[in-house]
Amino acid sequence: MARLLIVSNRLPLTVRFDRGEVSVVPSSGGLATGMRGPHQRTGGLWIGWPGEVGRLEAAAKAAIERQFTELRMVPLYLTSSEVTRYYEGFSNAVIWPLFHYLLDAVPTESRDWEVYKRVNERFARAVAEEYRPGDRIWVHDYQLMLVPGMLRRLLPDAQIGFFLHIPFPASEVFRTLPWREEILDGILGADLVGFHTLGYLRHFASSLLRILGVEAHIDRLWYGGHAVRLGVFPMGIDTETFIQQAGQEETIAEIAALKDENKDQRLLLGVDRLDYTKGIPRRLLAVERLFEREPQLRGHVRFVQVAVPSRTKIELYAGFRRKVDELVGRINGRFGTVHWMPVHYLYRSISERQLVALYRAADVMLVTPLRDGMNLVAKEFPASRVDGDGVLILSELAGASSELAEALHVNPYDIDGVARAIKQALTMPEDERRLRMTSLRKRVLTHDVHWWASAFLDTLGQAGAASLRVERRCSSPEEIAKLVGELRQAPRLLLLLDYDGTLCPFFNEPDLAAPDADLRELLEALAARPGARVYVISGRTKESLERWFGESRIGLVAEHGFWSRLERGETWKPTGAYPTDWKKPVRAILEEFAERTPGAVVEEKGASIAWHYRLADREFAAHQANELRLHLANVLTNLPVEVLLATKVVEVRVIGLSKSVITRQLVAAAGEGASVLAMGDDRTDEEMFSALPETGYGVHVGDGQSRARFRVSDPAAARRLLRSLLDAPAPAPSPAP
Ligand code: ADQ
Repeated sequence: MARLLIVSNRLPLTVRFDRGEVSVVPSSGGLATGMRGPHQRTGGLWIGWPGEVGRLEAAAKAAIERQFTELRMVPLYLTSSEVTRYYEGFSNAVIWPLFHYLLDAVPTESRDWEVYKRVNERFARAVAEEYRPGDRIWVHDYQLMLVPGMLRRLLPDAQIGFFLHIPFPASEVFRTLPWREEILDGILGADLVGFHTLGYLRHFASSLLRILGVEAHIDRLWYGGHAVRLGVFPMGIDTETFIQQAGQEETIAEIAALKDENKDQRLLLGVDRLDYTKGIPRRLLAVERLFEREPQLRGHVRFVQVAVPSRTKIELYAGFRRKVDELVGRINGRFGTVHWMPVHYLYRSISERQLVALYRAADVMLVTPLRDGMNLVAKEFPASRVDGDGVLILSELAGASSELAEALHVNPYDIDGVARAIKQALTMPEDERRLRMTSLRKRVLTHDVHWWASAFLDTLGQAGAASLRVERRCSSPEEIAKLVGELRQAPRLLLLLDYDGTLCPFFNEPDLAAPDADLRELLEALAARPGARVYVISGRTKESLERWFGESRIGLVAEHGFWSRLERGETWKPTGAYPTDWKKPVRAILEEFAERTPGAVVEEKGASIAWHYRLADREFAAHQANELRLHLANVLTNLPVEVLLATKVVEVRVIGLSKSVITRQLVAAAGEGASVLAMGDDRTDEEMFSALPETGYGVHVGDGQSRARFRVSDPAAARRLLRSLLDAPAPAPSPAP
């Protein structure tokens, strides 16, 4: 079984110092529990920061190192300046608020990016040091977004997964980040990128398209020569622990005590880290509104809010704590009596037993974050309700809301709405409460943290399978050298070359892709090689090709084989007779879509009409292209045409016309024994590859699936390959047949 290397900012443990003795105590958070199985079963390692351990004496250091090794944890010690800048300064003060849409909380300027990058580099190097071929790597969360990309460069063949535990924001928000390209590039080093919800996945895909111009096809994309899968894996909790805890005698006693203290009172509960994303102030205002509106509830309902201290070193959190304290004071001052306090506020962490007892004793659980990646409290509450009662009020802006349909969903910004939901929960009939709770429990219990971890790892296994990656990777320099060596020996050589995206990179303006001097000289030199024939086979019009290469000795094929001019000085000839009566209705449809898509243009050619959208808004145009394709599929059923999707173009062309027809003709004309090399980058070139003889060589240029045997990264690499064919003097030609 492949070893799993887990990489997270923090190791799941605490280093304790007690009267000169140090010990390492494993902690039991959700992630630690979910990872425990795969970590142990696979004999894997967990790599991360062990927390601040201060300066250790040599003996103490040796003692904790021993304990780390026993637990199979690899500590990465951070200096206090790294903690301040990478963790607090960048991860928690910039990424955290921005990804939670709280732009006001992002500092006007941050100087910590370089340190974030450096620490990510340290993590990547630490992983690479531990890595053995065959291991799987799972990187967690927003503190380490650059690690997958750095690892991909260090370990090109590794299987790498990345999971984001917080929301991925809408691209309009994400794009405000000055380092947006580098962050996307970092995440895309992974084979699999996981999110809690489909919404976050969509936001990510839309940022890729808008910022990097990388298009995802539903859940797959190509980047830097490898395939990336996107997936939705809503994280679950360790339900067993909660169920067991709820059934223990001590917990039952604690629940009874709580109920006893609150005999004629209904209990509202909130449990959070004290973080400005969790919506505590507005929740308090909603409770205040409830008592304002429903005076009969005063003295009969109590709100218990437990808040764990969090990120206390960041000034914003200290200010936020004061704000919550003041609000609690104000509400208690306004409605409290000597016998009753409306809000009971605990600013501390509580034990698991106390937590479960509170969950069990509560009538209504309030989970109302302003934004939350998932929110595990929303799942811990139903898991603990072994009695099948209780109402969950859940923010529609928490990831959990897309799974927990039977909760009462609220907009956490709508204070009146939340107050109304609390009233509804307090007056909900028991039957309805139980019905809703049964469904909530079913979902939470069947999709626990173990389900989550194995769903992610199974998908990573498929996405990162070594056999697939080898196929998708660029050919190695040795493979290319072997190919070139064979072709150089060939007495007769036929070169079939696509133009755009193969010999020349794409430009927004098609005319800018005119051949440069270097390319012209290269093609002429190839064509001058004894025994060689060179053809450019393009989707472009004959006019374009004539303008650029009219005087050249290379052969030209335009419009995917509709027109050809095989020798210099010849006139252009159609390669067959094709019907044209389909053009009028098709042109009308394409023009209508172009009208509705600013930047899109229609180009009519001999046997096809193309709808180009390279200049249009990327996201909208991709959507329109898809609509157009579906629409055409419906209306073209009786016409002798087919729809072709190439790079940023939807083309309708007559059936029977394809690069394969002309490829076969040229191969036949070259005669037996000629070596054939075809190069292309898009789907139309796959037709060319499919028509090659068995001994022919196909070279795919760039990303994307291909049947070609070889792959190079881009047009520059394609030109280098062609130029190397000229390096050695070619052998004497044998007579053409
Ligand atoms: P967090 O923002 O930390 O996690 P959450 O998912 O709610 O948020 O987890 C908090 C955990 O702390 C829960 O297990 C809860 O029981 C515990 N807790 C809260 N208050 C406590 C208290 N007073 N005493 C003891 N324990 C307390 C991030 C993302 C979330 C995402 C998780 C997991 O922000 O959106 O759900 O990661 O991916």
